[in-house]
Amino acid sequence: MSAVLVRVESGVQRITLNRPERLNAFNLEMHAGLAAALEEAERDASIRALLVTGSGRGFCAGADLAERDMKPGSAIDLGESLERRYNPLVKRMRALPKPIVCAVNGVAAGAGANFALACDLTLAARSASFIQAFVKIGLVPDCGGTWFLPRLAGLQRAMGLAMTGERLSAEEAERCGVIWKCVADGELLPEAEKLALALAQGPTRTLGLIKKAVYSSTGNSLEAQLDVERDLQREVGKGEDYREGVAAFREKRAPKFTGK
Ligand code: T3D
Repeated sequence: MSAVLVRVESGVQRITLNRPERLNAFNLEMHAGLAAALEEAERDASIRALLVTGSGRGFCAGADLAERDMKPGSAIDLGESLERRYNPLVKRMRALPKPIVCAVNGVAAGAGANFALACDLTLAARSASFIQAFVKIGLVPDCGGTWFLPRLAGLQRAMGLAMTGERLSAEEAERCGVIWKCVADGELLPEAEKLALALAQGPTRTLGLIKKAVYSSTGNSLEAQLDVERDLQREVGKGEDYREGVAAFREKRAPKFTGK
């Protein structure tokens, strides 16, 4: 079985992390599968939203520790591992001009937790949890964790989660703004699929620019961000989806967006 399962249906590319016996921990094959899926999503205009989830009882337990050779005297360049695999993954997800929904079906630990936060809208099952497990094995958070957490949850909570490796429940993650929604276990996939499908039928170009605007705000002054909004609005204001949206409103019907 492949480490990553990919299926495209109704404009949604569904990506399932598929190493359930290791709680979907990242190995080279999984990285290759994710890179290939993202490449397809970048290239294929019929894909208008992505949905990421995990198979089995976990979402993703971070880097596969069983594949690490920790004999005395052995040394590994983890910086290279980040540079070659994790960092490009997060950068591509953020740069992709299409929404990525994440359905966290179980525990998300280490890079698995931060991979979930790198998605644009993260839902989690009530029984799921997030663990910045890095400190427990002597590492600093990676995969964007030291960037996402302070922005989503505030400095104090980010520091606490990173320094203690304490488990954050899905309910608490929703309460403190780390994720979009916590839902009943049985509702997770139906809810996430409904959301991804609705996004895939939305004004795709606009959704991509919303993503760009919201993420660029983190490094901008209000003045600079107002300029960003002006430029993006100028662009979408000339698009077919804006024309269709206004026409549908005036004709009291649902819009049929093409994503152009
Ligand atoms: O390239 C690089 O390495 C750099 C990047 C680093 C990024 C990182 O992600 S570092 C952090 C790595 N992840 C962890 O430290 C988490 C390790 N896992 C755990 O702490 C626990 O497994 C969990 C809290 C996630 C879940 O606990 P629990 O009790 O629900 O499950 P379990 O029994 O511990 O795990 C179930 C199986 O999955 C078990 O296998 P077994 O004994 O049944 O054959 C366990 O060994 C395996 N597993 C869980 N996590 C990993 C793993 N196997 C390999 N790698 C893992 N990360």
